[in-house]
Amino acid sequence: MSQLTALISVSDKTGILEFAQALHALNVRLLSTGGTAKMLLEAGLPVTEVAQHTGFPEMLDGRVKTLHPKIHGGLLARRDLPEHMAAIQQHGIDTIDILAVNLYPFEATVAKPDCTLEDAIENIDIGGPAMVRSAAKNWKDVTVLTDASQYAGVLAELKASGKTSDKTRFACSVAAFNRIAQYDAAISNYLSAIQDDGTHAQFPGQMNSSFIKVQDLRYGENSHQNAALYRDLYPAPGSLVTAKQLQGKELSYNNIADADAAWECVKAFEAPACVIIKHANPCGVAVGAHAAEAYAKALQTDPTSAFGGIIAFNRPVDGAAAAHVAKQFVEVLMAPAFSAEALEIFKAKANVRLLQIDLPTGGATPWQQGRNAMDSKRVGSGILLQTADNHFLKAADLKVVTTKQPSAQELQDLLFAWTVAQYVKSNAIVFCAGGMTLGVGAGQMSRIDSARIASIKAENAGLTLKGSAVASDAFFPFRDGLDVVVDAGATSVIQPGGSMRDDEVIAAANERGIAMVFSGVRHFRH
Ligand code: 93A
Repeated sequence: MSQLTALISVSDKTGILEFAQALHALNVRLLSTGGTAKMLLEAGLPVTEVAQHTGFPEMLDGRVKTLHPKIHGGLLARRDLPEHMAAIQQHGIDTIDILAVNLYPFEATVAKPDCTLEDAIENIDIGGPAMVRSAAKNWKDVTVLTDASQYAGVLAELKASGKTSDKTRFACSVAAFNRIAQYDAAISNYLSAIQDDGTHAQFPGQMNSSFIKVQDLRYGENSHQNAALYRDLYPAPGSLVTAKQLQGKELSYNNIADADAAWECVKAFEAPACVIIKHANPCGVAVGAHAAEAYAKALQTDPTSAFGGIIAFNRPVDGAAAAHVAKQFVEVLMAPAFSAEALEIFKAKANVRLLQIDLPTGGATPWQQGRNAMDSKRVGSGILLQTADNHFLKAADLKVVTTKQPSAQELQDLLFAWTVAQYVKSNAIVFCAGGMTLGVGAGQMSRIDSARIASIKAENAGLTLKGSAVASDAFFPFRDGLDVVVDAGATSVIQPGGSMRDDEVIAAANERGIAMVFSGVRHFRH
């Protein structure tokens, strides 16, 4: 078999020396660009510089290195077409069989806070993607490597049979085009966000996203719909897609959507918390001294709806919590960890899907908090994009608007109710007391109906709303909604305020002798 030729041109030099050494040991001829060639030569490898190979020097500060027919002809010539082979022979072009390239670090450059437009432009790789595309197009004859994680597999095949398999070359080609698409999306997003004055718009002029498939799903929201789960290129640590499934049936589309709702909500609490979700809404949320207590409290809110629910904890699930949860029919159980005892208990319930997710490590940005910075929703042939609802209320943000001040206990309950309401579909009304939900009214077209439903649900569960705190995700447009919650037993209310009739609602609260606070923010969730 004739000698193979590899061209190596990498910005990120991780693992490249070992890869080149292994190729050399397999009698592969090495071609390389300036910086890469220097590194390989210094390690004693026989390398031909691309400039020497093409007979044309690198020029324009390296902007033109590999953009030459001797390179692209060698990558693109079809070995099965005699006229291609004759043409390259006529022009003194050698075939290139293996291409290892990673691109100028555009994404890392623009991620730096002090990156200038000039830095960004200089880090747009032209020659690298051109070679990658040539090699990927000609995948039947050329193996293209765009990530260090591919080196070992390709070497193993070369060692075993002197060539790579069709399957590997095609997979490498697909990976190469995916990488180019990501790269171009990053460039387009960055440049189209730059405004006339040089500052960046929050929303780019064009939105290109790259998501990587995690898994195909059996079906979508309904069985006649097809579905798959994709993840961000760089998922936030502590986000749902970083979960490890420890046991249980395959996750369904609805399981994943509900698990996300559960995980986002439970992460919002500092104390040990448990969230039970049904149809994307919390049907029980509580904090307690430990996981088992939080669960016991959360279950009380609506044990009927909790049947077949999705349960999330923000603390490890120990034997006590597991024993309790195992008595219930649960679809998905998620937590940062499960004790050996807990795992043993769920072994007997092989269908239960156990998801282990690390809590976010913490920090100032949404990404560090394991949250998305952006939210999107498909509409018609468009997409609505917004910054995610990452507003978390603190006690100091509250404004008491009634004569009656909330007690310390009421304040605590109000903040708890507010946190839950953020994760309930609008219109949301949430009654709470003692760190647990008592009644949740979700997803109604009128606020007053949500209020009525929440109190009916509390009554059905045998819970009293006397002395409860209630949260409304948006303002009360009239006093009637407030009257419903006070009639039900609430003695303190939290709502955004900001209605035309705030005065009427405040007067009603004073007349009824309850405490009311304004949060100043709204949490619509549709
Ligand atoms: O400036 S370029 O767009 N022009 C080129 O012709 C070219 N050829 C390879 N950048 C080019 N490259 C890139 O250089 C590769 O994609 C790789 O990232 C980098 C390797 O350069 P060096 O070997 O000098 O470190």
